[in-house]
Amino acid sequence: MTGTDATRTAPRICPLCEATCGLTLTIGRDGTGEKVTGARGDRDDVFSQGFICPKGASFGELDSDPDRLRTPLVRDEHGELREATWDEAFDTVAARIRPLIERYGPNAVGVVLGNPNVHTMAGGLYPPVLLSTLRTRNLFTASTLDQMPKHVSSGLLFGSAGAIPVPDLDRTDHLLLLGANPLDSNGSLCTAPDFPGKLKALRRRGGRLTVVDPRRTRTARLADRHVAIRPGTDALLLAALAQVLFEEGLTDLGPLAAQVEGVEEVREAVREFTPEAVAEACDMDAGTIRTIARELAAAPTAAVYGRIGSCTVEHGTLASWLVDVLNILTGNLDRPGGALFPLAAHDRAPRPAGLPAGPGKGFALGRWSSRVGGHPEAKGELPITVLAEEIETPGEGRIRAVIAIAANPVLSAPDGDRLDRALPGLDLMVSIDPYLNETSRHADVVLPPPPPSRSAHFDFAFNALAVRNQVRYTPAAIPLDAGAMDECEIHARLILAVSGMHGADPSAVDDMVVAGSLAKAVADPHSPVHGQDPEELAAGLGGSSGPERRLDMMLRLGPYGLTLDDLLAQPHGIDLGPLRPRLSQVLRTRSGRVELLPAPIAADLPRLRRALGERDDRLVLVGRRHLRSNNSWMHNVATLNGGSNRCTLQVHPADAARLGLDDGATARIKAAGGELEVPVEITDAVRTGVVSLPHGWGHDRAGTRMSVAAARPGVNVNQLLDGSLLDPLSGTAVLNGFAVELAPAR
Ligand SMILES: Nc1nc2c(c(=O)[nH]1)N[C@H]1C(S)=C(S)[C@@H](COP(=O)(O)OP(=O)(O)OC[C@H]3O[C@@H](n4cnc5c(=O)[nH]c(N)nc54)[C@H](O)[C@@H]3O)O[C@H]1N2
Ligand SMILES: Nc1nc2c(c(=O)[nH]1)N[C@H]1C(S)=C(S)[C@@H](COP(=O)(O)OP(=O)(O)OC[C@H]3O[C@@H](n4cnc5c(=O)[nH]c(N)nc54)[C@H](O)[C@@H]3O)O[C@H]1N2
Ligand code: SF4
Ligand SMILES: [Mo]
Repeated sequence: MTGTDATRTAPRICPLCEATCGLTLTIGRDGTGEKVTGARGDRDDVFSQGFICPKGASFGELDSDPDRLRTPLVRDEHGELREATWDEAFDTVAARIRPLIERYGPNAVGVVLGNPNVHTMAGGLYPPVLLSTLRTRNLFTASTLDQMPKHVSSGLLFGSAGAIPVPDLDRTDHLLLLGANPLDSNGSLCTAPDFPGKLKALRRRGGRLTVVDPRRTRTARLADRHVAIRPGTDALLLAALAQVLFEEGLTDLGPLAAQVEGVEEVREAVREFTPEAVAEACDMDAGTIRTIARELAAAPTAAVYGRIGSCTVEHGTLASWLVDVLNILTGNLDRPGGALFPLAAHDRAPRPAGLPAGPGKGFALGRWSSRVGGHPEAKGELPITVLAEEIETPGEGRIRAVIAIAANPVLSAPDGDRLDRALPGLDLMVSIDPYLNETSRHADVVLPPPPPSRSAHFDFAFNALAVRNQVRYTPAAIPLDAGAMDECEIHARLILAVSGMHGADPSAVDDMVVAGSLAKAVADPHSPVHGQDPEELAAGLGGSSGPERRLDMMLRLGPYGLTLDDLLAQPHGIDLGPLRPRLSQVLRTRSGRVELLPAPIAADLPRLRRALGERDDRLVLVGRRHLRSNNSWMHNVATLNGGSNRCTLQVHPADAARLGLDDGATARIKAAGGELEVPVEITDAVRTGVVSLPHGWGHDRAGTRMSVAAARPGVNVNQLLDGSLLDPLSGTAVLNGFAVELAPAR
């Protein structure tokens, strides 16, 4: 970059997707200070070994985007957002939220947590504290647009919503992948830098890859077999695979058998789902279904893996459950080459080997329900689709204030127009967000975090989902600019402001968490610090900030006995070895065993049985992701927004001919929630009967400050939905496989 001298490099774990690649940033200095001038893959990174994608390579542009907010904004008495000091911003929050809580109770505050919280240290460390301080039942997150079905199925099967088995990509002989496109998404609930390389390596070592996807994706093109299933029918296919395993005597649980109950009940439950019975609904050939089942059983090791296309659908929880049922019936759960549970360095140290599992507390659904629609909670959350009605509907318990952290539900959730109309009716809205976008533009107080080069990074979420146990920490690559505030401190101050401790030192929040955790640890007979003095332990923690001290504590109490200093001494990370069997450590069911046919699942199966008879010929819509995008917020980076990264409606040539649509022409697409006009892209990469439109677009609303995105706005696919279609067990929105009507625009 002209006028900038490259002076030094710094390591930085990439926060832009779940792959968590290690980057080497080049840092230069110009008249305004230090900035990131380049990013390349860190070849010495123990996990990613140099891999990088175009998003990581654009780290510098994203980091120094001139549209990023640099000071807090507070709405003035004329309704305008004005730059303010941090003190003014937090004073405003404290002064306005406390009376609401005191008058209307804790549920008057709704908390909305968006996806980037799993990509920041602040998002990993503070929202749990905020929620336990507020004690609101109105929690909404991106999970009910995403992986909540998997949490529910894991909660029911294993007793722990966080126990998500990960396919052992490096060692498996066979991968059956449904509704995922890791060549563009770089993987999800399966953290694996260079997922494409790992799939190619699987094939090179003689393994097989089957991809089930209504689109012939880049991932599908790499597969031995691609099955273009009819959207929304994966649960039927998976039930039929299980049925074949039972019918043909191909189940073999191996050593798992002793830890699993309910196998015979599952045999009964899937009896009707023969390949012939599901073939029409799935639009698949019964013979192919049998072959897939036989190959799965015959493979020395295999893993079944389902993602977005198997979660955000009508039977999302059933499909997520069946994925693990198949892993269990074939003996592949918890064995090398199958699907295993990672053990992260910051996890609590497991019970010592030899201690029998459980009985645990189990997992309960529906402990409370949403006020207006009566939707049951799952994992402490209500469906994000009910947020607007909870704000709009008068009466006791109405949401009067919203705290939105790294969330843009106006674009990412169904019927954003309704939410867009509801948000101005709040008494207070606070956003922690670097951009003034479709959602944060409604906030009364916007608290902007610094760019990622100015933040330290540790992957609390993804180290527990990684295909290899490893741990890395990168401190901030560049010191905070004058006037900026670390996102951890923003969260801590917000917690103080809502809890009536406004003005206290933010480190009080971390000290409180440390004291609480250590008190528990010293009382636990299995803890490495059992019986020690918690105050002495706290005094002995390393780290130069509250979040670092907390990380150091977690590492010390963790399974590998590491410290923050160990991580600082190894800037390219510490490899902790391949995944190892540890099912007995994760089981928290009441029986202490895997409960293969949990009651809520059994109760939802009749709905799937009804789907057997429903042959639906309506045109349906599915989404897609592009390698150079990320949900709703990366369209503001010019080098990423362009070329094939376009908001087009993909239509199969046969459907286009039938409907009279030309390539490049504008189509009018209509569904329950609204209608859109969108350019048509004719391609046989989508199957017939299916059209595809990406999400995260629709940047054409006034009052945002994202100039690059606004110049190429696209349309918001979620406006086609009215928010009423949900997977009932998890409250997850049906974003894939819903009916649409399509015609040329006049
Ligand atoms: N139709 C359809 N809709 C979908 C999906 C789909 O497949 N189809 N996918 C769904 C999925 S899987 C997800 S996860 C959601 C995602 O949707 P959201 O949870 O809304 O997340 P994002 O759009 O990724 O970003 C939200 C906000 O985070 C802000 N942000 C970025 N970096 C930071 C940071 O460091 N700190 C803070 N505080 N904020 C930051 C951005 O500016 C943005 O405003 O979308 C869902 N919506
Ligand atoms: N480049 C990029 N990377 C990302 C993101 C991004 O927006 N852009 N978002 C990140 C996030 S938040 C997430 S959650 C992950 C998601 O990661 P993935 O799950 O890999 O996400 P997608 O690329 O949306 O792949 C879903 C696939 O499911 C297919 N599909 C749709 N309906 C069905 C169905 O009924 N059955 C089957 N079998 N398939 C179906 C779609 O055609 C699509 O190819 O990606 C993450 N990584
Ligand atoms: S694959 Fe993901 S983590 Fe790796 S460089 Fe790309 S965006 Fe960053
Ligand atoms: Mo997601």
